[in-house]
Amino acid sequence: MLSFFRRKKPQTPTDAAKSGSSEQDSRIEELAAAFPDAGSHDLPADRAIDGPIDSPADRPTDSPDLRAESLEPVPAEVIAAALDVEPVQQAPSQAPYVAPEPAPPTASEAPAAPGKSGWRERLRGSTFARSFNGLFSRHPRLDDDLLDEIETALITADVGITATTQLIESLRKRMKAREFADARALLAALRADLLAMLRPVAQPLQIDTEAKPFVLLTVGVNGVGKTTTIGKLAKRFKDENRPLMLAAGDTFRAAAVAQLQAWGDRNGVPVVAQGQNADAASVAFDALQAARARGTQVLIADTAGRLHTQQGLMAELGKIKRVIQKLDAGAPHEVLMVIDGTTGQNALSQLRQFHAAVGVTGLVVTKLDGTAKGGVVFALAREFGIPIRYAGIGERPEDLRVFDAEAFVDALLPESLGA
Ligand SMILES: Nc1nc2c(ncn2[C@@H]2O[C@H](COP(=O)(O)OP(=O)(O)OP(=O)(O)O)[C@@H](O)[C@H]2O)c(=O)[nH]1
Ligand SMILES: [Mg+2]
Repeated sequence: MLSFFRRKKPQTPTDAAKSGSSEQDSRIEELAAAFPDAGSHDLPADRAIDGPIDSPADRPTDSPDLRAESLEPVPAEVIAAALDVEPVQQAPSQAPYVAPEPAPPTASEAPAAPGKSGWRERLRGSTFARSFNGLFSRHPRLDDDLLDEIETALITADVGITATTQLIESLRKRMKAREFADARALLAALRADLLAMLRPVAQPLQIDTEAKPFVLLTVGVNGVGKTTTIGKLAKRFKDENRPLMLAAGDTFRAAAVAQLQAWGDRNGVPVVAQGQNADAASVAFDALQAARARGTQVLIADTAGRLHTQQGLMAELGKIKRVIQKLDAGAPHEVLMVIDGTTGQNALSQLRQFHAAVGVTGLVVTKLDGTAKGGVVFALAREFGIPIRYAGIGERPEDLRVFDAEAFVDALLPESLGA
């Protein structure tokens, strides 16, 4: 019974050729008999094709699309990587190579403003976006039930009890004062309130070119995306033609040094490393000396992930800072704490401890794509007011976005009340 479906295996290439052609011939005959009209499919008049399809000779060589594609400049890094040579620095007067944005979203997910592509698409899976999705079509009436639903959605998305209560009570007061004509007006007010929470912290990182070099120390608990963020930043700074160096300050694991070195190689950026178990402060010190000697503009130091509750390891961060300050009292010019967006309210105690140990000056919230709740960004902004520099919305280098409060809020809220 089973053997009926089993194809006979050819023994030799000649057999294979023979059996292949005879099997094929008989199958074609059977098919021709079963479908006598199969050869006479008529295309509608407007879709009829004259002559052979896709013959290279018939392809229009002067098509504007093809011309544009073939003349697209190839980035210097790509050529350099292919030739295995150092990439040629672009002249400062030339526009820096800008990594292409991911494919634009479809009309139904079009972003609120230009330049915001990808945010809605990436944040769609967040608890925040999912909770609000359809909320207004389930509760189209402007009443307490609608407010209760919004309150639950905000708490579920990790906005935090205090911030949520504050937002809801303000909306309730305004609703009772008949300020909103309908649910759409209430949604607009909620959007404005959420934006007001984030706008003050949406402060992009400014590289002070007077600092020689500008030292950026990355910190955070294990696995939050520190090294990946450094790799993405390396690509960004390299594209901006900034002379750059990386310091492999995560000396806990040999793989961590290799991981940073791989990012360095990929972007043509030198990496200072001393290997596993070296003193992280000494790596940072060496790297700063090397960066100074080379006239590097930005030095990014990686550190090992550590739990905010581990006193000894937290103290080590203070030591790294003190040691590099022996060379430059103003360094590190940015202590960038990386926070995993899926962490939830625990992110608040992480930031509290890291801030106490090393003085955090900027945040990167990663992994906002996927299953992140999204709301913790509001809680962090409200509680600490520390600038949020970047958001990680994916694993590709171009997925590290300068934090944009408007793009973020609009990606979380429904585009229309029926959405
Ligand atoms: N989806 C997604 N994944 C990310 C993002 N940022 C980092 N990751 C992933 O998170 C994982 C951990 O990243 P690492 O950069 O190794 O994290 P780390 O903080 O350096 O880890 P330790 O050095 O072990 O403390 C990797 O698989 C990254 O690809 C992001 O924005 N989105
Ligand atoms: Mg790491």
